[in-house]
Amino acid sequence: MNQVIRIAVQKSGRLSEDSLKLIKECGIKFYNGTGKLKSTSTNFPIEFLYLRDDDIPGYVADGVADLGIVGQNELVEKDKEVQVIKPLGFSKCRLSLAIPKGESYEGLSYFQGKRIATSYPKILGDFLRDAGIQAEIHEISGSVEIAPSIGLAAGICDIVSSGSTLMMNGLKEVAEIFKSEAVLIAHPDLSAEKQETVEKLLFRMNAVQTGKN
Ligand code: PRT
Ligand code: ZN
Repeated sequence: MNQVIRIAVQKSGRLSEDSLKLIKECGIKFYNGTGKLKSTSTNFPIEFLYLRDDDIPGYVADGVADLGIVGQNELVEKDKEVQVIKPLGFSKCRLSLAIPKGESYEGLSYFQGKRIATSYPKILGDFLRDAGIQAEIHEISGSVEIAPSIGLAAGICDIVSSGSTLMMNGLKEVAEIFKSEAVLIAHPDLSAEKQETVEKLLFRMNAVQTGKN
């Protein structure tokens, strides 16, 4: 009998459905009742923890979960010590700078001395430092896109997928600063027994991915 591993997946949101779909495609059966925070597979040595995506890197770094599925944006922002095992090819998006669409833009110097609203202060801070731009980062946790229209910031840095949210809020994308997709992460120091179970899971995941290409 293999050692049981624990995987942290997003409870509900843009990562949840594809994360659970991938696990099901691996032939792993489990009951995922609404409101449940934990469940166990009936045919594979794995337990599921259903969490907010923000908490997944920390739980995996602390070893509360052995594996996790999270967006690279969240992973890099949280800056926790985990091992990235593989990109999963879903929940693709980008983190971009955007400004009111009527403003003229000639380059990153637009942001010099200005205030930028974001939920990603670390990724944005690193980017601005590398680009040599001094700007004030104003951290907000949601509805970042309304910040310019209420006078809170000159621009924003937020996740973009289709671009329609920016458009609806009268903003235009001016620079992409980070590309993201969902990744499988692991605690950096798994026991040999758990590592064996992880290998079995990876074998199945790779077979699923190969079958799709
Ligand atoms: O509740 P919890 O904390 O778990 O979830 P959450 O609300 O923080 O995250 P969620 O479920 O919205 O997103 C989870 C992950 O999906 C993100 O961390 C990204 O890695 C990825 N992802 C992919 C996205 C998007 N696409 C996306 N479009 N995350 C957010 N958005 C939002 C974005 O913030 C913006 O408001 O969608 C809007 C833009 O979309 P477009 O299509 O209008 O450009
Ligand atoms: Zn979140």
